[in-house]
Amino acid sequence: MALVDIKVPDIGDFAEVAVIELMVKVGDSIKVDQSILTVESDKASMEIPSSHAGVVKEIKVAVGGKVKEGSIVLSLEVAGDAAVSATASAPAAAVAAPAPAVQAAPAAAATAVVASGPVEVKIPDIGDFKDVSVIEILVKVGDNIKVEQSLMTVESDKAAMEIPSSAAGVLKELKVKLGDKVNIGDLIAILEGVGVATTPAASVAAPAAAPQAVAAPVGAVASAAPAAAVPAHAPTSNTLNMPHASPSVRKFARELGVPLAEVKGSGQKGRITEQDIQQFTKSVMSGAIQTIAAQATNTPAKGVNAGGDLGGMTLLPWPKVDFTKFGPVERKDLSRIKKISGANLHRNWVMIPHVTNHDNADITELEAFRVQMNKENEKAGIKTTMLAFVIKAVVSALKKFPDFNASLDGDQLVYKQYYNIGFAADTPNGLVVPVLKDADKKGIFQISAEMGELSKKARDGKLGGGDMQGGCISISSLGGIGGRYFHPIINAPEVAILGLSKSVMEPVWNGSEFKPRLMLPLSLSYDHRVIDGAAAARFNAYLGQVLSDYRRILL
Ligand code: CAO
Repeated sequence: MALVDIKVPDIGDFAEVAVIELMVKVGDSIKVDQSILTVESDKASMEIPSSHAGVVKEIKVAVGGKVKEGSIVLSLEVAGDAAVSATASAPAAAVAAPAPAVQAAPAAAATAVVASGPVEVKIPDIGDFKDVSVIEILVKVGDNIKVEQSLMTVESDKAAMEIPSSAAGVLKELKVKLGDKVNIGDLIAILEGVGVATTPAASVAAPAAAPQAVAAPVGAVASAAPAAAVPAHAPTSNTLNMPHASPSVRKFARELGVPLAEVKGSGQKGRITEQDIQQFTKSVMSGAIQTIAAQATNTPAKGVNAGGDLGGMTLLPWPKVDFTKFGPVERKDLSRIKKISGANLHRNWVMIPHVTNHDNADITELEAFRVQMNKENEKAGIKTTMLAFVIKAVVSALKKFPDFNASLDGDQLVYKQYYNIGFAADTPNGLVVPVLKDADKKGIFQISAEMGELSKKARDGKLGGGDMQGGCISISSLGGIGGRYFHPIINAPEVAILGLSKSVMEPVWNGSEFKPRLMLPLSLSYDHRVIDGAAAARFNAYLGQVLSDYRRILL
């Protein structure tokens, strides 16, 4: 074991940057390249990674303190001795990645020019970063851009940085859009010079002294422009309003769809922390606050996809996109069934705490029996599918586990003493769930025949209201189509739904050898307010046993 000092690497021309966040604490085991703190200048925030793996023994900086290249930030206990000399000799190389982030601003400043014709603005030297994403565009066509004004923010997984303009002029064209990936030298904007500042022509023309400068106007690379000729950094109102947040916090906000500009930062100088994002999300969800976008579209929720107030939850509004901007489109009304089933599915998904238990049933023997039965009854026109056998097996499981045959009614559970099984049927107009009544009193052939009738009625759009009422549990069988396991949505007020996927032959270990067995995937979603995980696992396991040895149904 040895103690290693972790130092701030080369962070370019900046003398000092502020520590805005500590990402580790004493006692933490950290990995090589793990981010240990976030530092920030006025143009970039970046996470400083550790050059070594080990256990944090001491933190030598505090939030609000200033650090510069070479400042010791941590004392780390690492295994072995080799690491000690590695730290001493090459700290910068180990953490080189963030350094170019802060170089972007000074590099651009050095290349500042004012042109009279069209001027190309390119991504300056951003060091080793490749394919960084454009996450914010801070200007629009027609804006009068000053030298060094931030045009956009780009982000890698370790740093977020603003890309400043290398020239002044009116923005004629933006060559990138949100989400684009950019690299050093990529053209991002075209300005038309309006002579805002007067950079001497001689300094515009001198190319050789600035090999780093890539943000240059067409035909003219500025170098070493005298400081007096380059306007001092003058942040625009956009820049001033830009929320300060580290790259990881920005990423977190994006994942949750949180508009950063609306979050009040509680960190130093109003910096937004991860807790601020969490708090904002909680407030939106509880209805305590509304996003600006939601306020702008604060009309009553309409249609199955509308956001708005749903059981006390205020949701973000549905994104409004003009699809015709991207290509030809055709509009069709949702079918009546889709509108009704969509609204039901949405309510059930949001209001029921679903969990899905997946299992397999070995149906090798049962399938052989089914095929044999179908052969024998072919002439009589009787055909059974696996679903009829599963319906009977589910009845048996409901008898053994009555909680699955219950419904929540306020603080009470209503236990049903009948066994009506709904089955999802795919129709040209959408999904419907006819209910096969009194399945416990019917044999497989009768169940098959009734299922056939109900499915036909469903496809012909002739199901009556009574055909779809009174269900105890539903089965959604995608076995005839394909797929492996899914997460069916419970059909309220039922408390469970069984999903069946396509059965496939699999090698199954029988204790001494692998044997090919036909396995049916079972996906049981249950309402966790009523059913515990263990009960669901038992229900599914029991169902599997019955399906693998159908004689158990008699027990
Ligand atoms: N594994 C392998 N094959 C299966 C199977 C399974 N689990 N389940 C059925 N099959 C086979 C059948 O044996 C039949 O084969 P044959 O053509 O050789 O006879 C074929 O698949 C078609 O079966 P089917 O779908 O016509 O009959 P079914 O009794 O299995 O299902 C019905 C009837 C109405 C449930 C079904 O047609 C249907 O609409 N399924 C879709 C349900 C749905 O959309 N669910 C999603 C709801 S949630 O979004």
